[in-house]
Amino acid sequence: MTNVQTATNGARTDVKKVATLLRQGKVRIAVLGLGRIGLPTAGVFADAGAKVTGVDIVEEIVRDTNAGHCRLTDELGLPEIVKKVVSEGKLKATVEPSEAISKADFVLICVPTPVDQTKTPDYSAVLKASRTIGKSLRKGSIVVIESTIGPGVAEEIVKPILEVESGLEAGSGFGLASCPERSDPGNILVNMKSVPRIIGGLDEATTDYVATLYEAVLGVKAIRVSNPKTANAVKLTENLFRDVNIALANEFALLFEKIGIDSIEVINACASKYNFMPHYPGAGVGGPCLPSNSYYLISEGVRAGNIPYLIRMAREINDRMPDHVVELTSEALNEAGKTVRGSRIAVLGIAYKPNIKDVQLTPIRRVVERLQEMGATIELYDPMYKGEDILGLHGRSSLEKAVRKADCIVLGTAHSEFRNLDLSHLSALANKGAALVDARNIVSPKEAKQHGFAYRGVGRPP
Ligand code: SAJ
Repeated sequence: MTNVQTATNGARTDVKKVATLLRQGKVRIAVLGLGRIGLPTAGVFADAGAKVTGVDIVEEIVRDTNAGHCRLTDELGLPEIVKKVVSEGKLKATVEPSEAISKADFVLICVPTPVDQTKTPDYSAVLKASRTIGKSLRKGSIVVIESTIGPGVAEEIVKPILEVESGLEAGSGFGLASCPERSDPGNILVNMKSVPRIIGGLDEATTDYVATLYEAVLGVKAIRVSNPKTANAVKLTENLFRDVNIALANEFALLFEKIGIDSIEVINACASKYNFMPHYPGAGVGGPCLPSNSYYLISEGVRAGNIPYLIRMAREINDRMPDHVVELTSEALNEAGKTVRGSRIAVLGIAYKPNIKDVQLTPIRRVVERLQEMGATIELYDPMYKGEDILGLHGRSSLEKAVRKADCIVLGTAHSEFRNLDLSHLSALANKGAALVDARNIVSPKEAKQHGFAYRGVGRPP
């Protein structure tokens, strides 16, 4: 039995008692995976007083962490927390997991869950982590899955592996719960301390211990749900809700472009209604989450004989948007009396969303590749990749270097730096009568035309 399990107040675990145990350094946590979710999680738990060991298969990440160094410089406040808790000896990192797991009260799984080329969920990292944990799991410990997984994966895949590897039984020998991460990459620490967490354990006691621990560490409400698969369904539902609504916004955009209506004007006006949640059209949906998460539910649906058509269609619509940006680029260049072939195109922003140094499944990659196939020369400027090579391109060190003598400018990511673009400066740098394609609703169409650009925008009438 762990300290947390003794910190009760009648039937429920007592947050205050757990917080005291944390401050006394009497709670041991092992975090598997020190990526964009695992490292902040390890840092915040350590900062709350827990004795945390982070485990990662990448030696460099382990070395960096033990040196108090954090590469996720686009996560506000994270480098400072990592430096602090490492210097205080509250966070250590290792590539060798067994000792950390055998001593841990709670083992958190924060490994990636992408989909493969066939859009099949790839849970290999979760399975590997489960085997590793099972081999060293101590009786009474609790395993918490933060990685985003399909509903049922915890119960039907992770639980049996833990039981076989550990020789213990779930419930009596160890606890298992899902507490899916809900952090917005780029704002992870703020989110961790403000967004309630969803916890579903295999049994009520486990749900209670985990919920109380997260409440004590993060100071947010923990919403307790029936079981792990319900918790995982909550996470997928909120992400697919977003993906489907973005697809709807993209569908409106494609239609309104054709009938001369500004879809951004429409969405902003709709947003004045209490129950309208605005989502915006653009170059498509990128990142490690939304483009993949749908397939966890689609594959469960196929298995259960119920195909989620809307979710699947939404993926298709969002995945077609990069090609639409290419069409708009070709149109705008034609209006400027040029063709894609032989044109010099400045792409501003390649990250999958604003103010983040991450190109995972970025829709701009396909835009760039298609334009290159069509014979264009691409000049890239992304403030997150100044002077760095990324996706086969060399990020220019300044916007000016990328835009100078360009035939066309494509706005790919709405980084803050592009929010107040000086269009007269851009038009002076670019070739006369250059095209400008706004794939992220960054500039005013009217202003772009006033500065002589052949303008196209996603969801904007030409
Ligand atoms: N996007 C649009 N239109 C919009 C909003 C976003 O085209 O109106 C695009 C973005 O440009 C980006 C993609 O969608 O390419 C994803 O953007 P995002 O803001 O959803 O960012 P993620 O994927 O980094 O984070 C999402 C968040 N999920 C929800 O808001 C429901 C975050 O809270 C999750 O924790 C994260 O997925 C995750 O880890 O699952």
